[in-house]
Amino acid sequence: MTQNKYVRSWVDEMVALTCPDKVVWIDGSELQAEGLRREACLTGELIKLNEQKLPGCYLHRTAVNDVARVEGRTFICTTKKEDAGNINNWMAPAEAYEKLGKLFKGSMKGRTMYVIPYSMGIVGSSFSKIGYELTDSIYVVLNMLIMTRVGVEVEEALGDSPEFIKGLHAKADLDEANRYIVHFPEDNTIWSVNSGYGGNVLLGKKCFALRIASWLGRKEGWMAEHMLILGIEKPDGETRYICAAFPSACGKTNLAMLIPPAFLREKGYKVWTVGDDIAWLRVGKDGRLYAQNPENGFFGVAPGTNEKSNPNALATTKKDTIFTNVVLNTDNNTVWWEGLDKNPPVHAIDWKGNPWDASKYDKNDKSTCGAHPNSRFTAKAVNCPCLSKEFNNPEGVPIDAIVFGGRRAKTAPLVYQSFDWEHGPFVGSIMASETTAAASGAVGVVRRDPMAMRPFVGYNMGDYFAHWLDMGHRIPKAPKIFHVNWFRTDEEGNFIWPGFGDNLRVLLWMLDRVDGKVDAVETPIGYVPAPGDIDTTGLDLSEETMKELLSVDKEAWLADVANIREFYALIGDTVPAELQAQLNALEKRLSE
Ligand code: GTP
Ligand code: SPV
Ligand code: MN
Repeated sequence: MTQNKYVRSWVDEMVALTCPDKVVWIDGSELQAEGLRREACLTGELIKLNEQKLPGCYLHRTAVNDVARVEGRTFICTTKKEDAGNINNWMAPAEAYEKLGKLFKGSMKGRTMYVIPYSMGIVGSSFSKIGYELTDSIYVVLNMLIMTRVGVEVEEALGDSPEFIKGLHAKADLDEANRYIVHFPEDNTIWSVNSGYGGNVLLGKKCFALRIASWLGRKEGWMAEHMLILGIEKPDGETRYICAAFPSACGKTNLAMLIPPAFLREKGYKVWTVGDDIAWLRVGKDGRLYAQNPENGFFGVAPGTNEKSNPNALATTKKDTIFTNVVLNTDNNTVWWEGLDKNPPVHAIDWKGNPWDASKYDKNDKSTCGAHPNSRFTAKAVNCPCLSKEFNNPEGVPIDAIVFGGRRAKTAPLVYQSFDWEHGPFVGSIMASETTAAASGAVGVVRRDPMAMRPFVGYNMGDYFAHWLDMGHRIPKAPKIFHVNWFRTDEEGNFIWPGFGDNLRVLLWMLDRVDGKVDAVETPIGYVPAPGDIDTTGLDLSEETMKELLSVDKEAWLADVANIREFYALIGDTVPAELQAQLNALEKRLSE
């Protein structure tokens, strides 16, 4: 236990508020973790899986009403409402402390409070930040042990400093009507109550590493982004790094772990994973932008993960993994989810804990799913076969390209490049995507999701755009900026781009652009590849389809411009004049 007086007095205060029977300090040791797993199996919080087939793996089921992030109940609490902006939910700090204080009061009676010291980022790196999470959930402790760096070395790194993020989480009674995920960026504090689901309760992840960190990044001159980080190793041995921001459940984990198509593999191309969800970006001494993944594991979407789509992710989950809300195969005590293979278990329990009959599964009726569409695996980065050797580099990796992308059936082409850096944040700011099961609410509705950060910016969205523009001036050797869409569909709703490993073909075009090795076609929205410049070797794609994938439908874009104008108006007058000018210029180019 630390002697840090700031930590000790804050923990004392939270103990007095929540009244746990017992307080346990998490030291990061395997011995302690194993004891907690055993305890969780006794209470049914975890189910131990087949030790031969899935060593060290467990299944957890959340409450049926608690399966995704709850954006409507997520708040940014700043003294001034305009600091949170119009896109975030806002509550005055005093009101939020009072309201949640009542919910926390006595909530841990009869329970144990676990004190988790953790580092986002490599312990001791100048990129990294330290947090404490207090929780009454063993599931949270075990997930944090996988997702972050936990234990005594973190406390040593903090020393006597007051610089840590104070997170308090209580399951309370999982009451949906009183579920709150609340951030106090001015106090480095996060309070979360009445949930037991991932992004609501693993406070190091979205709450700290994006919402609080984006606030700190603006103040301190760096960026916290909802981005994967990957390395592309070329046949000559050189590795180039790319960051990509896609909204939740839009392909970050898949792209980060992709396996190159056969003809590129044979040439010697390899892809290495640095991160799959969050990137912290800083300007290096050499004037380039450097990225580090603050996490230590993957909280990945299970459905759709299979031997073909993402073998690396699948391999990562074969040991030391916690599965949440997937199907339990009771014949051999293993797990299954939709899209794993074509052999659903014959005797099975679904994510709700009920017997499940795979023969009743109807892909158009989500209520017949065995696994929840947002079911997840929590797996250690070290178990990933394609983990980058730079994963633990405290300096991060230098970034050549930033990619934005959304899930759009129409409108957005397969890929385009921004005209210049200033146009890049504009491209990010006008991103839109169909909503997914990663957040509660309707699925498949197009909404604007700037930089894939709509649910995660811890301050005013317009100020966030300004910070992006400002960062451009601080990075002498700025990365090039692109936009992709892997999700264009035909009239029948089938994806027309093969996606997954084949996405590397598009990334290689980007690197050629970065290196000035290939020309492009100028369109009103940006540069698109010239016909033939995306290598389609071995693909069954007609020239016609490729043309369709890269086409820019001016009418559809003009309709989008109108929608963007409304969205900018919703954000309000903090939207930088540069971006308004970009929008006007886009409209003019489209109308010519
Ligand atoms: P979060 O963890 O929620 O932030 O999600 P993510 O962005 O990491 O998404 P992930 O890679 O888990 O993919 C989510 C879903 O998109 C899965 O069902 C994938 O099968 C699907 N997907 C990913 N990449 C592609 C692609 O290139 N094409 C198509 N058609 N689907 C894809
Ligand atoms: C996301 O929704 O973007 C996730 C999962 O990565 S969660 O941790 O729930 O935010
Ligand atoms: Mn995510």
